[in-house]
Amino acid sequence: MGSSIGIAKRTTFIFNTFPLKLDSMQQARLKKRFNNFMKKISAWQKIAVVHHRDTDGICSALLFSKALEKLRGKRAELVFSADYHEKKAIKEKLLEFKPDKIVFLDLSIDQFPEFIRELESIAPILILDHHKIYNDLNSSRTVFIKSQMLSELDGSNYPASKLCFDLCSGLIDLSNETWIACVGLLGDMSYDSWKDFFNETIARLKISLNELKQLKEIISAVEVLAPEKFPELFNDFYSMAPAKILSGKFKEFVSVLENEIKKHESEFEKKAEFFPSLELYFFTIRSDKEIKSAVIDRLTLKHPNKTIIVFGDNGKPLVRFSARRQDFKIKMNELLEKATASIPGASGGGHIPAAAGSVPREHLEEFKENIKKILRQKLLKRK
Ligand SMILES: [Mn+2]
Repeated sequence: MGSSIGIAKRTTFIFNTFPLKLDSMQQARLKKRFNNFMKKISAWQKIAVVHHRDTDGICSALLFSKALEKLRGKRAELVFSADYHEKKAIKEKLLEFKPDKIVFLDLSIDQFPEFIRELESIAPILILDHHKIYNDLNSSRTVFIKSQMLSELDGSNYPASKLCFDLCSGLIDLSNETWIACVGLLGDMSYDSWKDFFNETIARLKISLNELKQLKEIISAVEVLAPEKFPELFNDFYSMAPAKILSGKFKEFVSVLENEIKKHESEFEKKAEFFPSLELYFFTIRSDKEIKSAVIDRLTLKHPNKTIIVFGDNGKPLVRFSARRQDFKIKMNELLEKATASIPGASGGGHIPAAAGSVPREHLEEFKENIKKILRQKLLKRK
C-alpha cells in the first residue's frame, strides 16, 4: 500500500519562496499533510526511522516511535542513527530493509534533494528538521517540515524533538513523554526558549531540571564515547523510567566524558589561537573520539560573544570542525558556507549560533585565512 507509485509529482505542494515563510493557511495545510502521513501508517507496514546521531536526534526518534505505538500499537521496526552526509550507508540500509515509509528526523537532508528524489522510489518519506532550509522537498511522495516553517522562532531554538512532540501531540496524547522532549531541547541548548514547557514537565512528572540535564549528559557521553551503543541506549530510554536510566549501565560514561572535556578545556586556555580584534578563537583537538562538539559547547558558555572554531584532528585526510557563537552577531552557518565555498572538497553549514563542516587537510590554512578575512570585513571595516 502506498508505495506503488514510483515517480513523485512535483507540482502538488511547492512554496517556492525563500526563506520559506508560510502564512497560517499554508501552515495548516502542512500540518494536515503530516496528519495524513501518520494516519495512513497501518500496523502491518514497516517503518524506518533515520535520526541524527545526537541528543536531539535520538529524542526525536523516541517521541516518534512512542507516537507510532500509540497510533497503531507498534513502534518503528527500524531505527538507526546517521549524519546527514552519510548518504551511501543510509541508502544501503533502506534498500535492504524495504520499508513502507521512511522518516528522517533532525537531519539536514534537504542539502541533497536528488538523494531524496531517489529514495522516493522506495517509499513515501517524512522529514522533520530544524536546520537551515536549503530546499523545499515537499512532493506527492514527501512531507517536508522544518520548525521555522511553523514558527516565528529561529530553527536553532526549536529543535526537532520538540517539533516531533508538537506535531504528534496533535494526534495522540504524549503528556507522559514531555520529559523526552525536554532532554532533546537541552541537547540543542534551547532551554531558554521553552522555560514554561520545562516548568510544566518538572511539576507534573515530578522530575527535576538537574535530572533532565543528567539524562542529556548520558546521551552526550554515549554519543562521544560509544556511538555504536545508540540502539541499546534507545531501548533503555524507550522502556525505562527516568530514575532507572539515571542509575543504569550508561551512567558511568558521564564521568569518563567529563574528565576528557575538562582536559581539553584547560588545554584551550593554554593553547588556543586568539585574535582579539576579530573576536575569534581557533583550537585543535587531537583525538580519535568525536569529542569536539561536547568541548565547544562548554567553551561557548564561557565565551558566548566570541566566534570559536574547534578542529577535530583524528589524523584522517578530512579535518572536521565546529563553530559556535551565542550572540548572533556573526552567523556561524553563513561564515562556514562562505569560508568553504572556494575550497574543493570542503563544506560547512548549520545554525546561526552553531554550525559545523569539514575541510581537506591540505586546505586547512586557506580555510583559516578565509575565516579571518570574512571576520575582518564584518567587524573592522564597518566602523
Ligand atoms: Mn537538532
